[in-house]
Amino acid sequence: MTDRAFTRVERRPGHAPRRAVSADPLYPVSPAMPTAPHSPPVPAPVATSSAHAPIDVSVVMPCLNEQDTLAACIDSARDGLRRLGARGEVVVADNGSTDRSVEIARDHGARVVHVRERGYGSAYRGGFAAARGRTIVMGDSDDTYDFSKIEALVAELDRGADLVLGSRLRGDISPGAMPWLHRYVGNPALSAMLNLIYRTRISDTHSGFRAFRREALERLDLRTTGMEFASEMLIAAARAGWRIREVPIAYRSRGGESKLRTFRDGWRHLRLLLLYSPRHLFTWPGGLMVALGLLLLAALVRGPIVVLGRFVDFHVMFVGSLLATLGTQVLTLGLFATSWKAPPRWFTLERGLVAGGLLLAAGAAGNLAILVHWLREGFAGPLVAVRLAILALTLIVMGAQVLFSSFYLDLLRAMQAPARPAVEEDEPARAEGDDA
Ligand SMILES: Nc1nc2c(ncn2[C@@H]2O[C@H](COP(=O)(O)OP(=O)(O)OP(=O)(O)O)[C@@H](O)[C@H]2O)c(=O)[nH]1
Ligand SMILES: [Mg+2]
Repeated sequence: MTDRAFTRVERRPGHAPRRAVSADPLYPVSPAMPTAPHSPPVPAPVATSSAHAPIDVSVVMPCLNEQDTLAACIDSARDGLRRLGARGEVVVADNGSTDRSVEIARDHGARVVHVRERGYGSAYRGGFAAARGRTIVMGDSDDTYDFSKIEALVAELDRGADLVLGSRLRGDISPGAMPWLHRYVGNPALSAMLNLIYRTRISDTHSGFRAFRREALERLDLRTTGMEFASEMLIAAARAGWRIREVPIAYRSRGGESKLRTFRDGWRHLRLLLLYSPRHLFTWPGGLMVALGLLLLAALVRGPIVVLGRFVDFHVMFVGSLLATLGTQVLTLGLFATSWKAPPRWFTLERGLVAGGLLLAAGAAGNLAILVHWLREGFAGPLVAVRLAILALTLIVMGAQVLFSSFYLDLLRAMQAPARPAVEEDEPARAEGDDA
């Protein structure tokens, strides 16, 4: 969020700067703010962050070809700021509109920020980096949210919330404003998943109408570029221990064309929810697979068992073997994924080698037992020791995986070790040749 390299704040080119005068106390004009002599009448210009006119609230809107609705959103946001009695600005973050959006934004007194990187998330990150307000309110520029009600969101911030979300699902959704699939399937399912994994209690995780403090947001270090940015912000906020609150809001049908693609963007959200939680993606499923696999192997190694009146034999042992080896693989991937900053404290290479070595030794012992049995029989008849062989093979594969993964984890640890050890001196050093 601190990277301003991607953003370029729009100035009106080709016109000599003139000092602007604002009749509106809520939109103070900086002496540096130029106006164009021949441009159409400009509504009260937005404030800047000069020492004389600090900004209280920035309303940031991402915009991609929203010429039908942008003007109404900006006007409504200005109205909302006025009701709030705050010094405000409206920032339109655009990255490639080919219609009249940019022109409309300028004409309606918004600051336009051109973000080089494409996507909803990029637009927001650029807009936030350029915003000057202590508080930021974000929302779509498609006229679905009522910006004149930003007061309700900001009031919750003032009551101690760190992030306030407008909840459409607890509010009022106009008929046709949200497709059936989004309202009853996609949004509730993804919200439930986010709540479960990140221990939040948010009714509408995809609401784009939100408020927070700018400085706090910078610490979240958000990075995604597309629509999944909406989820990333919540995940990061939850992890940072932010107090997240919701206020019911109205949601209207959008004007213009939707930029949301249900399956592509739904998948981007889902992918993010999983990727940001290696424990849910790798550790728990992997652990479950190993436990179930070993249980099946242990139950069947001595002979077939009867379950619900049916014989269960070594074919199920194959399944157990598969689960145990696959699970070990997934578990170790989980360890790698959670160790990119630092391997867990309990891990040492020696412990890993002992664990891997024990598994290997157990597998080897199983195979040895089969061999000894065969020798004792004088190699007579066909060798049928399938159950023990499956178990032995599984333990050997698991052992080798643990062993080599331990080396890899130790390599990660070694690479993270500081290149220069910290040094403390007892006394100030005296150079040779100094007088005593
Ligand atoms: N700058 C920029 N803005 C974008 C981009 N994609 C979407 N937006 C804006 O982000 C807001 C949200 O996009 P929408 O198409 O409304 O998506 P949505 O709200 O999830 O879906 P709807 O229910 O159809 O409105 C709108 O204001 C878009 O103009 C993008 O790539 N760049
Ligand atoms: Mg929208």
